[in-house]
Amino acid sequence: MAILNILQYPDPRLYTVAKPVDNVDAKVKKLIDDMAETMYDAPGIGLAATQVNVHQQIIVIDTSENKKDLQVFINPRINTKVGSQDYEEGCLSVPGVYETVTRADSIVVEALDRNGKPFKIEADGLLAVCIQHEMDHLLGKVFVQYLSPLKQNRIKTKMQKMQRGR
Ligand code: QAP
Ligand code: CO
Repeated sequence: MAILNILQYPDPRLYTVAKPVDNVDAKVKKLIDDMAETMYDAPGIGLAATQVNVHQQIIVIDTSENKKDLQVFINPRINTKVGSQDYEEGCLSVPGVYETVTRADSIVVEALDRNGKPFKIEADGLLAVCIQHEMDHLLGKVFVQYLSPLKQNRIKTKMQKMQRGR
């Protein structure tokens, strides 16, 4: 396994739209294992392939307390969205920034698992937020894009200073 490099906002590669996976082969499984290792190492609760510069529809999530409940979503689709909730989100591609975003409260998601088998789950609370946040990455969208242009510019400046090392 390997720890992958996570793209840092505002890297333009984060705006790439991911393509569906057409075959869950050994290469995809290795990527999933590396993404999971990268997420646990960070540590984070969710990571999209876009963030490691692979533009395929793959997400790994673990919102459990003991970090032993990895959830893999390949080619995820949201069928149903109900209600709304505000949650203070963060992102491994935007370290040190936490802002409140409004998203659906409860969702039904269909996807393929690590073995390419279709499944369907209903999610709410933090898991629902996390799935929607990671699915945005696959569409080339970062959570700061929900904020005002002023806030986005402040975050961009902060990130660029951090990346220069001052
Ligand atoms: C997305 O985010 C998420 O700023 C996953 O310095 C976040 O794992 C979904 C992290 C919140 C729902 C709610 C962020 C680690 C991790 C940081 C993450 C940081 C170190 C973020
Ligand atoms: Co993110």
